[in-house]
This record gives sequence, C-alpha cells and structure tokens, in this order.
Amino acid sequence: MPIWNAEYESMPREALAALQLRRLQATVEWVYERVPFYREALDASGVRPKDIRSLDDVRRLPMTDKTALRDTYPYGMFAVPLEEVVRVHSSSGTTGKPIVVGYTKGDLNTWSELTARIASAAGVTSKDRVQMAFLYGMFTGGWGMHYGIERVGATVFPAGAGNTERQLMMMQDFGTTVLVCTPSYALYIAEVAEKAGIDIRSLPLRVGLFGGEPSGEGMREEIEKRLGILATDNYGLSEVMGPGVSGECEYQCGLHMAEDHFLFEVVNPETGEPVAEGEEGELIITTLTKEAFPVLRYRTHDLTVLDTSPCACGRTAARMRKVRARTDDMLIIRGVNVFPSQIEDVLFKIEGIEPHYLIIIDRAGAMDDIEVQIEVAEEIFSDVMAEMVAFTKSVSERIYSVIGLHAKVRLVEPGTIERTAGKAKRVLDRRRSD
Ligand code: DLL
Repeated sequence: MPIWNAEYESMPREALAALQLRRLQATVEWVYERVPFYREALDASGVRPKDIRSLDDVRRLPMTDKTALRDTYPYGMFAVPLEEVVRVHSSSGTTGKPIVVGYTKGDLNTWSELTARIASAAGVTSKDRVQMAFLYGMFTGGWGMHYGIERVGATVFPAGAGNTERQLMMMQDFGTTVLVCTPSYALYIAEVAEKAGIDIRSLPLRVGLFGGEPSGEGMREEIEKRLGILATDNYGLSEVMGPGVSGECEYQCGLHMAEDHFLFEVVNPETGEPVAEGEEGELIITTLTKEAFPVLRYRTHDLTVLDTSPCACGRTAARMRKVRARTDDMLIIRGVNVFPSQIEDVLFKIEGIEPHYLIIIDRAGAMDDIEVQIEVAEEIFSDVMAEMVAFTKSVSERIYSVIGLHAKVRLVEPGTIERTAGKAKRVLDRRRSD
C-alpha cells in the first residue's frame, strides 16, 4: 500500500534522529522565549536552550503534567498571541474546567498532514467515501480527522456522532466505504443495524478508522467480523494535538508514531526513568513542531511499549503497542491492582457475552465489592436456573484467574448497559463519591 509521505514516514532512523534534535532545540528555544511557565521551569532546573546538544538531553527538561495546563487556563500555555491562533479545542475532561489548546495555521497544516498519514496507512484513498462519526465540536476527533481525510482527497460525509439510524441510512444510500468513530460506537452501529435487519457486511464499507478510547484485540475482532471491515486503531490526545499522533498500518502490529513531529519517551511512571525497549511504561511526549501550544515532556498517563523493529509496510517510524490502560485508571480493590482492560479481555473470550459491560466498585462497610455487569445473548438466558448459575459462576472464575479477586457477575439483558456515540464509560466507582 502506498505511504502518504514516504520521505518522512520511511526516513532512515539516523536522519530522523538528526531532524528530531534540530526540532527539539528549536522548540526549547521557542517555549523559553514565549511561555512564562516553561521559562520559570527551565530556569528552576538550571537548563538553558543551548544545553540541549543531544536527544538524550531531553531528560534534563522538566516534565509537564495536566495540572500545569489547568492552572494556566485558558490561554496561559499559548506560545503565540491569540491573533495568530486560528482554532481552539478543549479536552474531554468530565469535571472542572477543560484543558484548552490552540493551533496556528501552520499547526493545522501539520495536523492535517498527520491525520492524512493515518488514514492513508489504513488504505484510505481519494476513491473512498468516508463517514465521519466522531463528535465535531471542541473534541479534537471530528475536525482533526476531517481535514486529513479531505487532504487524502476522499469524499467526506461529516455526519458527526449519534443519530445511529441516520448513520445507517447514509451508509446505505451514500455507499460509505470508510467509517471513522470510537470503537464502542462502531459496535453500537453494528448492533442497531442487526436489529433493523441491515447487513452491513453486504454494503461497500471496507475500512474503519477507530480511536479516542482503549480497545483490545477482542473488540477489534468483533468489529471486523460484524462490520466486515479492516479496523485500525489510532491514538492521540488534545494536549499534544489530537488524532494523528500514532496509528496502525494495514499490518495492525502496533501504532506508527509521528516521530518527525513528536519526541516519544517511555518511562517508569514512578521514577520517571526510561524503561528498556519492550518494557511497559508511561508515554511521555514532547512536541517538535507545534507553534501555538508546544509541550515539553507531557505526561500522558497512558501505558504502552515501544517497538523500533522494522515493519512490513516499509515505514521506519517506531510503533507503540495499543494503549490498554492509564496509570490513573488502575483500580485498587481490596489492595489488589486491577485494570479494567484485564476484565474486558476475559469477557471478550467468552462465547455468548455481548461486548457491553460495566464494572461497578462499591464499598460495603470496610470491604470493597466489585460487580461486573455483562450483557448476554438472548439464547444464554435460560429458564433453567441451574444453567444460569453455572454460566455466571464460570465467568466469575475466569475473572478470578486473571485478577485474583472474586467479582460478583450479574447478567443483564441485551441493550441494558448505556451506549454512547463517543467514549464508552466502563467503570462506575461508587467509592469516589464518599
Ligand atoms: O481522544 C484524540 C483522538 C480522537 C485520538 C480521535 C484518536 C481518535 P482526548 O479527548 O484528549 O483526545 O483524549 C486523550 O484518550 O490520553 C488516551 O487515554 C485516550 N485515547 C485516545 N486514543 C486512544 C486509543 C482524543 N487509540 C486520551 N487507544 C488519551 C487508547 C486512547 N486510548
């Protein structure tokens, strides 16, 4: 499959490192001159822009956490005056003030280039008809992907998220070949189609560009099977740009990272020290070309593993493993560390379980209780009590074998768990309200 920008995406790694160093030096200088937060942080750590002489020197730079972005709300981290900012987005935080990010014309140009790359990596060309079912608005997903896909030359239908019946009508009438949305919304579309008797697999749809939330291989298989498509995973975050930071190629063996525009580190989240390649750690990102909203060593809290081995597609850009967990979504239940993705992986392997679940943590007295609500196919619901009990018990045992905790498993009817057109909510931690 052709590579959108072979000159950069397949650059020899030595030349890439030299380019990264030049851009890193320019970025440090840029923020030192223009962002008081960074000038103070660099002064406090005794580092001047001219001290950055090698890529390893990135470790001398201060890390940036979400709190710095919150404390400077709304424009305090902007490195250019507002008249040079042509677009503003904000993060999807659920409480308090959002994080506000800005883009210059140059930033939008880079952003479109990077989302064009990931669309192209999934096989999207000017012949495609692309249904954009990400939310438009302050969320970076809609607009970010929109411009990249236009740049590829495909025909875009900016449907936005939601109104699933209309999505299906468009898909049938317009001959959509590519669907862009969160993976959980893709499954919901499949479900609504099945109920309406529409066989999406017989439609021209052939590719899905998904992202914005974690999804495992089980979820991918389910989506690919039910929609009859090739599904790629795409990662990004508002604080460094939005979608386009990394994305899978057709080989689906990790997400190629846009290393000519970002410097990636994977560190031990507790010590901040780099982990060896192949080991899991927290992804830290420094922007290398951002003008309006550059960040130094941004702590993503996302856990991943780096892979610089060659890929069959010919891109030399390193890959990151699918992000399945964040340092801050780890649940501590009765002293045991549990990631929701561990439970999801168990559920997706069990025949008869629908891909919709909710993990509820509660505290009864001094003890934490964990309940996993799962939807099951109609045929699993049985009049024979003993069969239901046995099924529930076997699910609970499989969860126990992975997380080492007894979870109460509650089977619920299909359609009971809330669906969303955006990012799915999988955990309800009732302990947090006390
Ligand atoms: O979700 C940007 C985006 C939109 C990426 C559309 C891809 C497609 P935020 O709303 O700021 O930005 O949320 C960023 O979402 O730190 C991850 O925890 C999570 N996330 C995003 N993409 C993935 C993914 C957008 N493919 C936060 N896999 C990030 C796992 C993801 N987690």
